[in-house]
Amino acid sequence: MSNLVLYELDGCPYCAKVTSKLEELGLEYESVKVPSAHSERTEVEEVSGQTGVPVLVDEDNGVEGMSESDDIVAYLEETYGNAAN
Ligand SMILES: N[C@@H](CCC(=O)N[C@@H](CS)C(=O)NCC(=O)O)C(=O)O
Repeated sequence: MSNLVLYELDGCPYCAKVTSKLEELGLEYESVKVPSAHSERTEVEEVSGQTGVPVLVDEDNGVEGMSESDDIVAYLEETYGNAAN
């Protein structure tokens, strides 16, 4: 069981890369859709210090706002993939 939150935006290819990995690993997550206007992305800025998406929060593992899609995919694989079992 995981407690994942993903800040994302419809049509964002970097977000799609992360959601594909989440689905591949069978992980449930809460999706928070950010506004398209950067000036309105206050919540994601609070958790990650920047306004880009995707951003992953995994409080159970102390991840408070990971912001690079390649890093997120690698993190998910390392933490929840076969190698972690
Ligand atoms: N290098 C980033 C790029 C992410 C990115 O460009 N995301 C777009 C949406 S598809 C965005 O939020 N851009 C605004 C920004 O980076 O501030 C990653 O791979 O996560």
